[in-house]
Amino acid sequence: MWPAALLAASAASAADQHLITLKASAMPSGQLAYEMVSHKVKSSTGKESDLTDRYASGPTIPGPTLVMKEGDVAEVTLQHGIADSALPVSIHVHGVHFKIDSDGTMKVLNGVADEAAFPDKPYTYKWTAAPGTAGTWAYHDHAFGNPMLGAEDKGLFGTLIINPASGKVPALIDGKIVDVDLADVKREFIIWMHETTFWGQELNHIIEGGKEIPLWTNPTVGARLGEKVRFHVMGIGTAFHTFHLHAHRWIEPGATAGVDTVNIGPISRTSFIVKAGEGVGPGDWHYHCHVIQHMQSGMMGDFRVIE
Ligand SMILES: [Cu+2]
Repeated sequence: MWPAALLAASAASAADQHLITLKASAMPSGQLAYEMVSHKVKSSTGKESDLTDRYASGPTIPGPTLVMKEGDVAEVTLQHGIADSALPVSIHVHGVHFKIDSDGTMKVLNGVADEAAFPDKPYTYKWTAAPGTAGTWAYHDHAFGNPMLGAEDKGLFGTLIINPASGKVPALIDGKIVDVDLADVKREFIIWMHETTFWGQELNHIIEGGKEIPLWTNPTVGARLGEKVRFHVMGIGTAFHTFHLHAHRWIEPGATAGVDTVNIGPISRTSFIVKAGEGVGPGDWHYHCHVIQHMQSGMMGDFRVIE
């Protein structure tokens, strides 16, 4: 169950080993999406835990949000679950380290192998969240229906969060840039900007054991006044966006001043922590793309802050 290479890879770094199985499926809408089959973790102390119940059941857009920390390693196996299709489907990941046989592309691109799942023939990728890879990253298909490009645009994309080994992230809180302990962040909102639609997901750390909650399109996300919440905003598709959240400010990674709007292009992203309602109080604080054409197409939602 625990491959020897995986065990050896992480033994020296005293980090977690993740054994993850995902499936690419078709939804009734005709869109494609990844779903979680199984996620098990073995810690440096040898403790094994099964995180599978944390995830939503069935395929979701975006796909399952995978969370690791710097130093962790993962084996990610993809199953082909797209009925009525024998076309290969894959996972290409951003941000972490991997060998060429875990690139998630087809031989026509990588010159090595067709690194994709076929019906009844899963494919396994190996990722290393090496030091320096902390951040919020995309994973997406790079094969289905087009051996050069894949079908990320049909819904085959998801999020990989690599938390820093320190467990702390700088944030603008009460007017000062401070290091926030991620253990104090109770909710994380994953918001993808695809053409003129937001696709959302919440990681809720308040529910015992943690829970991933699909929020689907243009969602209302919510928090209690004063809670520290973390947003991960990502782009996919062809459009360029400007993500804006009313009445809140945050810092971009490495920045020393607050912003309230960030440019988001395909597969670019921002990740930030805010204190809900800081200085402004409760309310339905709007968030939206600030490209007028996208706003006019309904690309908006609310950040509901309650007492
Ligand atoms: Cu936009």
